[in-house]
Amino acid sequence: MTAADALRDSLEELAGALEGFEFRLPGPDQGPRERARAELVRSIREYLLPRLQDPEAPVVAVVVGPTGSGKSVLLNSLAGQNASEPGALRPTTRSPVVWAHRSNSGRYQSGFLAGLGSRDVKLVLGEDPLTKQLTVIDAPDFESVYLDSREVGEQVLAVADLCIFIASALRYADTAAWKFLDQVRQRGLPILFVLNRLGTDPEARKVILNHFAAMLKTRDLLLEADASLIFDVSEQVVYPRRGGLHADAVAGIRRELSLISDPTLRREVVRQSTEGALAEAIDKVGRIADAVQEDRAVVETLQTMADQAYAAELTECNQLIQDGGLVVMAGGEDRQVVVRELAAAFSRRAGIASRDAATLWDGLAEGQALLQLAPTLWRHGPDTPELATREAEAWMESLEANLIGSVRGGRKRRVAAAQLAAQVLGASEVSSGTRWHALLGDEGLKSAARQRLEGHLANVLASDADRFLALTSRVNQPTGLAETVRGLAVDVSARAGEFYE
Ligand SMILES: Nc1nc2c(ncn2[C@@H]2O[C@H](COP(=O)(O)OP(=O)(O)O)[C@@H](O)[C@H]2O)c(=O)[nH]1
Ligand SMILES: [Mg+2]
Repeated sequence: MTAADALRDSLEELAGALEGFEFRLPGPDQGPRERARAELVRSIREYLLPRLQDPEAPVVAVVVGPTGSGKSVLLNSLAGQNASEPGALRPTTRSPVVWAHRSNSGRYQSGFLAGLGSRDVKLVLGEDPLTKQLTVIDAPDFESVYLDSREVGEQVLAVADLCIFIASALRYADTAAWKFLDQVRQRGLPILFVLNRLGTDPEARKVILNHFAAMLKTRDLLLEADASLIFDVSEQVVYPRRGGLHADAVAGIRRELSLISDPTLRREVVRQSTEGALAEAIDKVGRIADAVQEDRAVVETLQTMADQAYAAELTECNQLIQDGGLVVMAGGEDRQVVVRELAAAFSRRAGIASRDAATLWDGLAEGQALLQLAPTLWRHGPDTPELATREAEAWMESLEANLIGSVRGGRKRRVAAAQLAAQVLGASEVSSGTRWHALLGDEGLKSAARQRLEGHLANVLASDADRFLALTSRVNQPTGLAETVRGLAVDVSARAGEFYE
């Protein structure tokens, strides 16, 4: 297996792992995290893998810059035809325009740049020798008010090997442009800088070019604040038919770009851009793994909150059971009434616990978001009353079973058990004079009954609490996921090291 194959295999595995999960915990971070994951997958699947698979494919240069800086005019000037409609209305370019050599068209009709294929990409084919080894894309405006265009701009950037940044001398200090350049730098792309629409006064030109170069240097985008590293284009007439400038205006840029036909330089550009993309990908995996761990920590907190609310309620109820305050009983109630009252108390207590748990959740953004998805968590569960009745009945049955040796006859035993139940629950009046009066004074029997009662109540509360735990489990990340993706990134990093030696 070659180093290239090993690198691709490790990337394949990493992409697979990243596709194998989602950020499901709702909250303010969910959207950005999901987008970061999707972007990373896209960069691996739509740039790194195809690029490593086919290193001889034309270099993809993407023209970026603020709206109205002259991106479309630049592309048209290079192409000598109206490939991308320029315009005074902004944003003018909503979908990417791909200028490619006819012989390369197959690449852009399937697979390569596939992520852009779902959008309408305008493919402009020609015979220009420059495009044999170079494909130029006019990207949609990244500072566009249309989020969609901005996303497409970022997607185009993700598949690029080279970036041509063009700014207008009239408006180059634009903050959006610099933010975007930061992204380009993070991506590690080689950048070619163009300053457009410069005036004719040589002194003024020099001042502006020097200032622009200094800004680039300050932001680590140029090694030296050297104006000669910037391609300057003068303000001049835009030929309406081809929507571009005279060919001379972009001759220097064309000459620079045509250097790409040198295989050594092309390999160097592809190397720099793939290495940059790999480094960025590895970096992003780290952040995604951190986010996975954060989600797990938040879920654990939410689970602890629910556990605590239900445990506190159980403790309180146990005290009430000991004190005879869980249900108010007069004494002498029949079985049906005891079961009904007890079940109602169980449900009520589950309701208190659920409200307490929900209140705790409400204090966390993620908890709040979960409660919006499942507002019934503010109350006891829909099945809780039914379970409460079953548990209350089971407790009565256990009391009846306890009396088998002492009270003969099922009906009598049921009456005796109901009396005992009322006693255990703290009935204020002791019904005296019954035949089983002595039994009702049996403290051992009553204390065992109380203990079983606690058990039945605990069952009800546990089942009610399960709703909280089931919901958090559904949105939680699998155990070990963060470690797995980190490990895969380490593999990719090692394979990349071998590949680039
Ligand atoms: N006169 C003149 N107009 C220009 C020049 N460069 C760009 N423009 C105009 O500026 C506007 C925006 O240019 P365009 O290429 O569409 O900018 P984009 O948004 O970056 O693609 C258009 O109306 C162009 O005709 C130039 O050098 N001279
Ligand atoms: Mg445009």
